[in-house]
Amino acid sequence: MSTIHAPGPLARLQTDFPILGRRVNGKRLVYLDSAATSQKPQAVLDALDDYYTQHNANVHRGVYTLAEEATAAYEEARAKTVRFIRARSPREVIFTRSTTEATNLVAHAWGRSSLTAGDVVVLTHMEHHANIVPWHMLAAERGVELRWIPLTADGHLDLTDLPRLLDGAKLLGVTAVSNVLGTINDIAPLAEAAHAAGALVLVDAAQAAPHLTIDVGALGADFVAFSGHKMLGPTGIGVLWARRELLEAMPPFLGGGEMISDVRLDGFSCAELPWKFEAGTPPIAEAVGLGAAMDYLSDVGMDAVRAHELSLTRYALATLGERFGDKFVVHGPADPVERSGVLSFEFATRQGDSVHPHDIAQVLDSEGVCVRAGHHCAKPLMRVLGATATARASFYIYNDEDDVDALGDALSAVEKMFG
Ligand code: C6P
Repeated sequence: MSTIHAPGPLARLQTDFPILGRRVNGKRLVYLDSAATSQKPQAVLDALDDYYTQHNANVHRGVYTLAEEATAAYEEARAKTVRFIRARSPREVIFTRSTTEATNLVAHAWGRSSLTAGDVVVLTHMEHHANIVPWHMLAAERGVELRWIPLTADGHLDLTDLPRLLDGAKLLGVTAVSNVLGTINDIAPLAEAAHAAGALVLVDAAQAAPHLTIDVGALGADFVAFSGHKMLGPTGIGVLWARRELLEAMPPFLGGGEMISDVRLDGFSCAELPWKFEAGTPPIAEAVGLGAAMDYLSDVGMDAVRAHELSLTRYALATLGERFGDKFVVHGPADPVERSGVLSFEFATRQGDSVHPHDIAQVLDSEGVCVRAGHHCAKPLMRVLGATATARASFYIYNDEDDVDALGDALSAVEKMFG
C-alpha cells in the first residue's frame, strides 16, 4: 500500500511510484516526460485493482449490489472532481476520454449549434492541436473565421491587438499552460475581455490541472478541459467542466445508451446533466482511478506541487545554463515564476553544431533519461519558433534535483558523442 504524505520534501514521494524503481538500459530511470503523461502512484494502481477485483459492473443500469457499488464509485469520482476544481455542482462535470474529446465535444455540440458562416473563433499561436483542429474542422464545414493571438519574443501572449481580435468573436479558446513553452497564461483578465466582447471562453487546462490549483469560478471561463493521465490518473479519462446553463442549452455530442431519458420510433429525449453528454458505457475504472489521483494530489497539496516544480525549474535553468552556457537554449519565459516545469530546448555541441532533438532523446534514453522530442502536437507554434522539433524535459512531483543533474550528465554524453 502507498503512504500518504504530509506536505514536505516531495522527493520522498518517489517510493509511491513503483515504476521509478525500474532500471532502463542499465541506468536508474529518470522520467522527465510528465507533460506527455505522468507516472502513477501505488494509490491509483490500488484503486484500479480494488475496483476491478471487488466492484466491477456497469453503472446506472443494474439493481444488484455490485452495480450499485460501481455506480457509487463512479459518481464519487465525479464528486471528487467537483471539489478538486471547485465547481458548484456535479451537473457541470462531464467525464470524457481526454482533453481532446472534451474540446471536440465543445466544438461539436456548442460550435455546431451556435456558429454560422462569418462567426469568429479566436485562438492563440501556443495552442495544442486539440484546441486547433476541431475549430479548423468547424471553419471548413461552416465558414467560421479563425483569428490568432500572436506571441511575444519571450513566449507570452501578445495582447496588443486583443480588442480588435475579440471584436465580434463568439469564442476565445486558450491554453492555461503551454505544453511547449511552459508559459502560464493569466486566464481571468483574458476571460473578462472576451466576455466584454460577447465571446465565451474555452480553457485547455491539460497542462494546468496537474500542476496548479484550478478554481473554475476564479478562472472565469465557460468551458475547462483536462486529462486524467497527466495528473497521476489512468489514460482514457478526461473532464469537461462547463457552466450549467450552456450544457443545458447544448445538444448532445454522441448518441446511444446512458445519455437518453426516452427513445421512441419518432425520436428521443435526453437524460439530465451530466449524463446527457456521457453516451455509452463510460470509463468507470478510469474515473475511479482519477478520483484516487485527485485524493493523492490533494493530500500533497497543490501549493506544495507548484512550489516543488518552481524550485526544480529554477534549479534546472540555473545549473544547466551554467554548465552549457549558450549551447543550451530554453524556449519560453526566462522567469521561472511565469512558467511551469516544462523545458523545451535546443542543444548544440561545443563547436556550436546544433544536435537534432531526436538524437538528443536517443542518447538521453541510453542514459536512462526519458524526454520527448518532436513537435509536441503544436505545429503552428513550432513554425513560430522556426523549429521542426525540440527536445523537451518536463517535471512533476516525483522528480528531484538528482534528476536534473542526471539530465545534465546525459547532455554531457550528447556533447561527447556529437563532438
Ligand atoms: N499533450 C504532450 O506531450 P490528450 O492527448 O487529449 O490527453 O491531451 C491533449 C492535450 C491538450 N492540450 C495540451 C496543452 C496538451 O499538452 C495536450 C497533450 C501531450 O505535450 C501529448 S501531445
